[in-house]
Order: sequence, then structure tokens, then C-alpha cells
Amino acid sequence: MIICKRLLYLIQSDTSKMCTIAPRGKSSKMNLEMEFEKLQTSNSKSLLKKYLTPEIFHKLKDQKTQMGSTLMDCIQSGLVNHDSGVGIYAADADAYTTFADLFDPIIDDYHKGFSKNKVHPAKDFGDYKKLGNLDPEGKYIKSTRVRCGRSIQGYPFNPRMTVEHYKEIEDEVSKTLTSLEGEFKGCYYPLTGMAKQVQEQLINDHFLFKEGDRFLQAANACRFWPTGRGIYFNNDKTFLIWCNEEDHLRIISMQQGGDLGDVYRRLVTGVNEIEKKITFSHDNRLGFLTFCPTNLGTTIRASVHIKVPKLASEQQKLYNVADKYNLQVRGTTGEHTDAVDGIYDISNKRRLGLTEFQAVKEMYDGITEIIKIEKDL
Ligand code: ADP
Ligand code: DAR
Repeated sequence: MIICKRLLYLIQSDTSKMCTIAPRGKSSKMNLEMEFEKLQTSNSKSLLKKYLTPEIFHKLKDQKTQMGSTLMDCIQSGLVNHDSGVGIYAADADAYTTFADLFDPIIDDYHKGFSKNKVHPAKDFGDYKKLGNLDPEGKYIKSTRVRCGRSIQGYPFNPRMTVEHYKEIEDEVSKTLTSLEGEFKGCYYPLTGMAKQVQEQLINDHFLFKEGDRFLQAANACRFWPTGRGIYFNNDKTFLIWCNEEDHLRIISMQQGGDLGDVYRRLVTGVNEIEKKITFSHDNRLGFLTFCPTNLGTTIRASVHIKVPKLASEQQKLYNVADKYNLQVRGTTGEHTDAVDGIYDISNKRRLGLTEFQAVKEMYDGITEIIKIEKDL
């Protein structure tokens, strides 16, 4: 694994703020039946509660995938966090098949009509030249980002990964990325040994992922932290890769301003380069497989950091418009955060059942409408 020289002088082994999570096996000490009863009698609005009926529970509770993943491995986060929106993650690629009786209705519900007989379309990045700059005058959009997730074929997902799995994936990913050329040329920075102030600055600048939130911690997605976790980025920090955060890889293109066409061009080119060297986990029906079912299919989230003060003067008005255009509104520092200084993270909500280009185009059209509404208010 190649550690970038310029960080060597910053290296300090500060592991005080490690992501705390029970060692593997603690959650399996959770009594599955008891936790299921508690969820059933709670006022949770999660999709897990909605679709894990007693019949489905008793049918699946003793099932295991070929890699040994259990129902508990998949639902432990939703059992602990009753305020989950979804409440389930796949412990490995097979979990989507072994526990299909539970995953299928949740996937259908979240992705607004992806029934178990529906098939995700073949990968199609389309023509980036059909997208342009959403805000050429620079009045509303601070920055634009497009990301996708990828799992490496043959490896389990977080709850079933060993520390060796994390290290092997980090080695394969860092070796592959340090062979990139041109605008993608850059360095891999492991979280292990990264100085806290460097890590915090990268997080504050929206480049690096935060340490696992309670949903990921309860999903056993933070074990052995920070081992095997890290970030790659090019010299301009416009092409970045997260290693072993929520997914094995998150591939990200981002830049200041609203030129979605250029951001998308860079992402597509970068993903195609990486896919020449690493085999990704892909399913004929569900598309690219990810840890969380909300990211299946294209796994694409195209977002802008945008200020629309008139529309956002009544937050519900902004949310209503976003719903109309299948957009999701997040806070300034990402999921489960609030807007700071009126800057919202608005992105496409749909990732499954449409092509990569259609997902990004849906965001393009929605943001175009939002800016038009803001101008007319
Ligand atoms: P993801 O689903 O990609 O993991 P998160 O909501 O976890 O997204 O956000 C990850 C990081 O990316 C956060 O720091 C967030 O502020 C940042 N981010 C998301 N969209 C943009 C954007 N358009 N411009 C700048 N940073 C962004
Ligand atoms: N908070 C969890 C996950 C929702 C989707 N976000 C991801 N995958 N980062 C929930 O069930 O609400």
C-alpha cells in the first residue's frame, strides 16, 4: 500500500476518537426474538418495521447466505435504531436473494415501484454533453458532486468482513488507483495514522467521510476502524475515492460551481478506468450491489450545494418542490445533518430502475426547476 509522502510528517497514531462498535458477535448476543418484539410494539416508521411481519420473521430468522450472513446481520441497525428510515442493510451480495422476502418489498417501497419482477436496465452513462452548467451566473450553486458506489466481487459487506478483508480491499484499491494518469493522477491516504487535524479539515471541506454514524455503527459497519479505511484524491481534489466507508468504494467527482456536465464527464471517465482493473459486484436484476438497498442499481447520487433563500424561507415549501421532482434534500454536511447558512444538499432520490444518465438528468431537470421557481418568487 502506497502512503503519500507529504502526509508522513503529519502521521500520529491518535486513535482516541475511534468509531466505537461492539466486537463482532456482540450484536449476535442481542436476542433476535426479543428485539423483533420491541420493534413490533414501537412507533417506528422504518421500512423494516413495515415489512418484517411475524410470518416473514419466522420464515427468515434461521436462514443463512452462502457466506454465512444471518437475518440479524442485516437488520441489527434497524432493531437498535427505531428512527431508521429503512433499517436494513445487506450483509453480503447473496443477502438480497436469501432474504428476498424482506428486501424485495422494502426495495419496491423505497424506490417507488421496483417490484420483484422488475429488472434494472443495463448500465448506460449516456452523453454528458447533454448536461450543462446549471447556474452559469454562479448565483445559487456553490458546488456540484456526482458519486457512485461499488462493491468488489467475492467480498462480503461490512457486518461479515474480517480485518483481513478490510486490508485486502484497501491494498487492491490503493494499488489500482495509484496507476491512474492524467486528471485522475493522485495519492491514496489511509485513515490509519492520518493526523486528526488533517482528517477534520478534509471532512469540513466535504472531501472525506465522517466516522460512522449510529446507524452504521449498529450495522457493524465500523469494526476495526480506522483499519482499511482511506481516501484517494487527485491534485485538484475533483476526483476522489472513499475506501471501505459504507461501501467498498465510493467514486466521487466534484467541483465548485454548477457545471454538472463536466462533473459527470469526469465521474464516468474515472469509473470506466477503474472498472478495467477491478471486478464489481453486479446483479442482473438489481444492478450494482451496495451495502444499503437505497443505493442499489446505478448507485448514483448527483447533488448540488445550493442557496435558494426565498424558496427555503419556508423549509416545507422547498421539501414539497423537491418531492415533486423526485429530489432529496439533505443538510450542508450530508445525510442526517441540517442546513448551515441556508446551504442545502439537493440530489436525485431515484437510483434503481432507471439508467445512470436518467438518474443524473432527473436531478438536472429538478434543480433547473428549483432555480426557476426561486427566480420567480
Ligand atoms: P453520500 O450519500 O455521497 O455518502 P453524504 O450525505 O454522506 O453523501 O455526504 C458526504 C459528503 O459529501 C458530505 O460532506 C457532504 O457535505 C458532501 N457533499 C455532498 N454533496 C455535495 C456537493 N454538491 N458539494 C460539496 N459537497 C457535497
Ligand atoms: N440511516 C439508515 C440508512 C438510510 C440510507 N442512507 C445510507 N445508506 N447512508 C436508515 O435506515 O435510515
